[in-house]
Formats: sequence, C-alpha cells, structure tokens
Amino acid sequence: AKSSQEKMAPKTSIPTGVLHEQDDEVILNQIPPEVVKPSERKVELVWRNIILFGYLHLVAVYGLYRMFTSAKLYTSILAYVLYHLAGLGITAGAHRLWSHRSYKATWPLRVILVLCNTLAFENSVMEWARDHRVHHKYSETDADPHNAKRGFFFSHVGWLLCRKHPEVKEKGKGIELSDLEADPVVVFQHNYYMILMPLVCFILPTMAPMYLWNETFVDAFTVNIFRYVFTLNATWLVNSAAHLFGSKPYDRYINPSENITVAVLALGEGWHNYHHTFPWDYKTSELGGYSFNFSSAFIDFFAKFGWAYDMKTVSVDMIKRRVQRTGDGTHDVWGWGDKD
Ligand code: ST9
Ligand code: ZN
Ligand code: ZN
Repeated sequence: AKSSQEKMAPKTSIPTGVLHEQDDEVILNQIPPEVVKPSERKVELVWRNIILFGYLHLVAVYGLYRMFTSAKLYTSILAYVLYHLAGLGITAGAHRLWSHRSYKATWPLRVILVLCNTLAFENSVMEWARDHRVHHKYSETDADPHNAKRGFFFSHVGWLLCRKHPEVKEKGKGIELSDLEADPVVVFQHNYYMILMPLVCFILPTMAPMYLWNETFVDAFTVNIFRYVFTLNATWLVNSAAHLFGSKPYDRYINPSENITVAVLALGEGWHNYHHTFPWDYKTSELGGYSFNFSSAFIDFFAKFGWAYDMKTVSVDMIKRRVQRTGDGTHDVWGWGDKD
C-alpha cells in the first residue's frame, strides 16, 4: 500500500499560492526531482538549418566574387532590383500590411506584395506575421522568437538554427490570426509555399539571366544566392543590431533603437525605437517616404492611385508628448529645439 505522503504528492505540478510557514517543508518535498529549471533548458540545434545556412553563406560570398569578376553587368543589376523587390515584400508586405495592418491594400497590390514576399523566402506571410506579432507582444522575453536578450548572434540568425523556446509556442497560441486566415492571397501563398518559393526565389531568378542575356549557370545561380543572403541579413539586422545599438528618442525603457545603417539596408526599417513605440504607423518611423525609407515611398506611390489606403500614422502632438515623457533626450537632432 502507498503511504499517505505518496498519495498526497502530485508528481507533475508544483503547488502555488500563499503557504503557511509550517507547510513550506511539506510543499518543497513535493516538488518532483524531474522538474527542470528554465536556466537548465538545453538548446536543441537543428543541423539541417545550420548546414543549409552555412552553405548559402559560402555560395553568397562566391557570388559576390563572381559579380566583380565574371558575371555580366545585367546580372548584377537584376540582383540589385530583386533585392529591392524582395525587401518590399517583407517591409511593405509581411511587416507593415500583414503583421501590423498599418494600411490597407487592394487585391492587385496584395498579389504584387505576396510575389515579392515569396522572392524573399522568409517563410510564408502567415508564419512570418505570427512570429512577428509574438515578437511585439512579448518583446525580449522567452516568448519572443528572436529575443535580443540572448545576444547578437541568437537574435540575428541563431534563432533559426534551433528549436523555438516552449514559451514562443505557448504564448503564440493566443495570437490573433483570423484576419490573415480571411485573406485569400495570404492563404494561397501559405498553402502552395513549397511550390511557389523555389520557383520565385531560386529557379526563375537563375533562369532569367541565362535566357535573356546568355549568363552562365554558375554566375546566374551564385549572384542570385548573394542577393537572397544579402536581403536575409538586412532583415536580420533589424532583430539584432537595431535591438542593440542606436538612440532611443521615443522610449528609453526599451532596447529597440534608431539605427540609420540598418534603416538604409532594410529599406526604412531601422527606426526601431519608433516602431516598437508606435507599431501601427505605416511608415515605421517618424520621417516619411524620402528619408531613408524606401518602403514608405513605395506605399505612398500606390496610395496615389488608391491601391494603398487607410494608412495609419501618429500625430505630431502624440509623438511630442511621448518624447518628453519617455525619450532619452536625443530627439532634438531632428528639429524641435523647443522642448516645452
Ligand atoms: C527568415 C525569417 O529569415 C526572418 C524574420 C525576421 C523578422 C524581422 C522582423 C523585423 C521587423 C521588420 C523588418 C523587415 C526588414 C526587411 C528588409 C529587407 C531588405 N506562435 O517554427 P516551428 C508552433 S526565414 C504560435 O517549426 P520549431 C506551431 O504549432 C528564412 N505557435 O518551430 C508550429 O506548427 P505550425 C528561411 C508557434 O520546431 C510548431 O510550433 N526559412 C509559433 O521550434 C512548430 O513551429 C527558414 O530557414 C508562434 N510564433 O522550429 C526556416 N512558432 O507551423 C526556418 C511555432 O504547423 N525555420 N509555433 O502551426 C525553421 O526551420 C523552424 O521554424 C525552426 C524552429 C527550426 C527555427
Ligand atoms: Zn513590427
Ligand atoms: Zn523588434
């Protein structure tokens, strides 16, 4: 027969709540030895991704070399154009439209954006937006997929090389996605991603230079891989560098920062202190289209003929009040000398 102590002791859950002093020892003894402290959690590496990303980066370096030695000029120009298109598919598409709903887009613009997004191969919009919504809601906690508190490497690429922290999946369950599930363009991309992505991101950009201007396979392939890896790193810098380095004119209590280098590389997405403070602004920065913010210029362009509409912004008054309340005092550089 089991002793009464054994019968009482729950094996799987730790009792919580207010305890009477004399209960402490009993309760502590009930904690099963197999409970693992969070600090002892083992990171589970995903070797498939480590090998794939290692390979892609090696090919990219070789592609860069070929750009300056054997590749045709048109191939490099195409890569430059595709970097911008893929970038817009992330910034204006996955990020500002679908993750944050900071503006609305007619279906032709959504089709353009989803094509550009597929060219960037950063997972389907559905998956990207789910991770990104968790990133904002639980920023820099274990539930943040690329928690910058775990360092530059983890937030840059390390998070794609290991299994997600259980908290990401747990907290992620509560994230609202019904708006994305109701968008046929997003659903179509998600359902056919494993066909669309190889075609749009790798096969067509490699074949086009070979057929259109007789590029060699090796030059076409490696330069396109360089283009892809460059866009990836520009994106990842928002999670790493822009969460670590830069000023905090809007909110000094958070880590996301204003980082001009990242803003240039990421087509206007480096103004990350502003973005985490006012995530609904379609510009993801205080400054509009032509101040290192190509993505805003793109949205403004489509707004001219009604394909982009209902753009959300933040009033100057609201920004000013926030700057005065929580800013780090660096905002002056941009103009309001008077801080009254
Ligand atoms: C890439 C993405 O590079 C980059 C995103 C960057 C974001 C940047 C944001 C910054 C702001 C914007 C700036 C833009 C600038 C752009 C500039 C352009 C010039 N919620 O994921 P799995 C659950 S991708 C809720 O496999 P593992 C769920 O049940 C590169 N639940 O987790 C899920 O099942 P299902 C190419 C969640 O097994 C299940 O868990 N792609 C959530 O831990 C399994 O999910 C790759 O290389 C959540 N958030 O694996 C692929 N997450 O999906 C890389 C998960 O069926 N990824 N669940 O519902 C992987 O291989 C894996 O995800 C893994 C983790 C190994 C990393
Ligand atoms: Zn965001
Ligand atoms: Zn962020």
